[in-house]
Amino acid sequence: MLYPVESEKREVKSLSGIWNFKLDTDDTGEKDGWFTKKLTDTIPMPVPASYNDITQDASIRDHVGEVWYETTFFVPVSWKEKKVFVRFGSVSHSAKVWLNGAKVTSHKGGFLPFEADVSVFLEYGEENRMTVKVSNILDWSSLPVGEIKEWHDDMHEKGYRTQEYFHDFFNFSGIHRPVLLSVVPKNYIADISVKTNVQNTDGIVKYETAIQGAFGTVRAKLFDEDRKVVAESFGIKGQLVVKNAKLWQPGKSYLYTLAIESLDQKGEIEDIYRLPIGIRTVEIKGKQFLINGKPFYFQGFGKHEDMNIKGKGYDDVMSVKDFNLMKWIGANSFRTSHYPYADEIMNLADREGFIVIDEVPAVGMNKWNRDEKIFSPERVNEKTLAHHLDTIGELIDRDKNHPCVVMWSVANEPTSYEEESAPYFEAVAKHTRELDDTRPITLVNCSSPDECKVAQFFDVVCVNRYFGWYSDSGRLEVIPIQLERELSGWFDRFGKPVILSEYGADTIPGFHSDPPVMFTEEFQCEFLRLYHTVLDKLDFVIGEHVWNFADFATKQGTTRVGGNKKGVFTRERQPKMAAHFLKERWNKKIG
Ligand code: BDP
Repeated sequence: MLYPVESEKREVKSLSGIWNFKLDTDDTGEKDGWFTKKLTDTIPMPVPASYNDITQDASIRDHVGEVWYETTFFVPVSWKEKKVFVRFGSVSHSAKVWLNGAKVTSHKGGFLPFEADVSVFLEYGEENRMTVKVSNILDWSSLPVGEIKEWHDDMHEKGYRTQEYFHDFFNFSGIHRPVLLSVVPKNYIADISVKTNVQNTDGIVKYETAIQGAFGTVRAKLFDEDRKVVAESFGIKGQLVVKNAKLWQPGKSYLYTLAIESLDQKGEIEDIYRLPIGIRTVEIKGKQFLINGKPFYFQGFGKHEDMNIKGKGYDDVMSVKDFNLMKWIGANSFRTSHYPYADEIMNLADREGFIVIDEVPAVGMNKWNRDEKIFSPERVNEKTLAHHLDTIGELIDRDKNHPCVVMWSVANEPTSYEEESAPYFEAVAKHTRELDDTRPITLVNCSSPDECKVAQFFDVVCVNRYFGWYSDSGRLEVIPIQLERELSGWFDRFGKPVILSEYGADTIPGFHSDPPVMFTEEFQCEFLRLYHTVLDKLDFVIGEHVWNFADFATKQGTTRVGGNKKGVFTRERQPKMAAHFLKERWNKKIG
């Protein structure tokens, strides 16, 4: 799927702004035909943003079920000669869209884009009304998984229901990413796929395009950053060779521009799309993760899309700030825990030379103190698997051309010690490899090396560990012995490189204690330091991702005081003591 960009043949119109919004308290709006006319009794709601923290109304913040959004816009008559798509960056977690009362599309999955050709539904030269029904329900067939609990007891009002979920971030909901109208020629470039390689000093760029409608031929031109053409080819697929290619490298991005032109029978340009690409290779050799043939050590974070008021709404300001903080601290990479991030963030990672482990929203497939089986017909089952495979397909379709993405992560902390998880993840791994044979794959584990049934299907072992926090709480002295045993256990059994993909301690800024106690800034620093003593000894460890980049919102609960406080930065993006500690370590390591 191509990100909508402008060119001399294409236009993009943003529908961001203040939309009309309304709760659907009993989910009857569709039956009652709310999409057929202008919504009544609405309140203003910004798009993109989560709706939860915008108003002063807890029933909106905690709403379970459907809500409605509506906006109006004009399109010029000249667009009649074109094709017009509407593209939602993401809507959490499912959406149905109507234009002028006609259904145009629906989508399930809250963290990936979807688009629809709306050309035939538009009123050209007139006002158009778009209505969107959004549901934030999570169940065992969605990702993340969740469960609706109906309370049938005399302690709760009749009909009381809650959304139960088993992951540790707030179920922010709404239209989270930009809504764009993308206007393209009638015959247009529908997709481009690029795979790069390096031979001696030459960069090899294999491209493949998909054109909708009639066309004569396709021309591919590759420009360097000085806008000089460095290679050219004809055909819907082909190969470009760049002499003395400048490689896209961690911390040192170099982006070529691949301009794909579709030409009509007379040789006139009908459509043109410019795709930034990076030439680089990724490979695993023994204990090492090689980028452009050089061993790469992941240092950085598991992050979240999360901020005050906007929730998970995409924000350019926050996005650039986060990259600046990551550069300041000496991070070179991050994982899109626990769902794909906005296209705009991936574009920035390409531009800034950040390395990304790209994760699907398969999170919550765990027990959280329940003793039922998770991989079973009642919970994670064939339906979940089908949606999981679709989601991986959508992710790869969206992100396949990003040089920043070096590995796909197919899940976070499932109960991978259950026998039934093995065929499930074998299918997931196989599907992922079929869709992309250029990147390694991983699953983020929290099972033990002895019990895990799935790590053999993946290329890298990612493991999350909280010794001294959730177990032996406050006992820092256990960290070295337990961590070394654990990590060595993974390597000894599976023989694959290991990334410590989460480790961290909740920390309240301004809390101090010496000797350190839990929740203080001293504790967070000492905790990280002790983990590092082990990581630095083990040559099969290829990375450390601290949990978390910044404090973030979670659902309310007795173990969360105003959210998860394991951030190295506060939710407002100010450094805790540990940020200075990591800055010192990581800037040395990178240099
Ligand atoms: C890990 C989860 C992460 C949580 C973290 C924590 O992967 O989502 O936020 O624990 O408890 O198990 O802080």
